[in-house]
Amino acid sequence: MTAGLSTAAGLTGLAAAAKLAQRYGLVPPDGGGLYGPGATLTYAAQRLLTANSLAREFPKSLISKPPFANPVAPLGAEFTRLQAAGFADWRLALDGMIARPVSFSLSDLKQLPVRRQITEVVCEEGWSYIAEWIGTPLVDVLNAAGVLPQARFVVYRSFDREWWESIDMADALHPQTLVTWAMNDGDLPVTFGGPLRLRVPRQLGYKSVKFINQMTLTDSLKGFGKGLGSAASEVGYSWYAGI
Ligand SMILES: Nc1nc2c(c(=O)[nH]1)N[C@H]1C(S)=C(S)[C@@H](COP(=O)(O)O)O[C@H]1N2
Ligand SMILES: [Mo]
Repeated sequence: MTAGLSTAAGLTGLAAAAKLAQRYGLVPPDGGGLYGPGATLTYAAQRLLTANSLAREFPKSLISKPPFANPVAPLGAEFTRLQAAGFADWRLALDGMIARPVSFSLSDLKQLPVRRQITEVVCEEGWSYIAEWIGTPLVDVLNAAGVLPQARFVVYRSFDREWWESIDMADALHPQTLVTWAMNDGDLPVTFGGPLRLRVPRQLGYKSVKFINQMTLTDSLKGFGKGLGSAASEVGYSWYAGI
């Protein structure tokens, strides 16, 4: 399959590779249009060659001081109210292809297995920083929710609903994909996406959505927004942003 993909790419161009990717279910949601074949080739090749690879982890001595937060717009009165109450009422709600809709408070999440990892946030604009992220592996949250076998993607949304993203099950079940609630030995600051942020260290920073409070398991991204898999893809960023 891998050999076939590169041969097809070399011999008859990207369109043939895209056809082959389709046969193996490796076409990204933004695989149509002018740049579609290139996006498909990148995604399919990375999934075939590096499906289980680990993002680089760093020693404590390399943690950035201070870390750099990209500013976000004010989140409104409801967020301020939740924050004033120490986010005791914050919930991460899951629906779609799971056994039954379920939601987790921060303390529910903290009962699940904990992982700490020192990884880099890499923005497509060219800057990056290293921090320690502490949270619940998404795979453990999904196991607690009982994901149905037909689920192929996890769609996740920011509190403001403007920023939303999705990942495939290879990233959703990957041990480094973390529902993060702490950072560098403290609570996760709001500037860094607190109280809850999905860290996807194998992809660029924009996949690590801040203030997440909702996830949907689905077998197709067609019914979400313009069907391109994320808010970022709707403004021209590639859905798959592997690094
Ligand atoms: N909700 C939300 N999540 C977001 C963003 C945002 O504007 N809103 N920006 C994204 C982008 S483009 C990047 S590069 C990272 C920046 O992470 P940082 O603020 O921790 O540096 O967050 C991502 N997550
Ligand atoms: Mo970014």
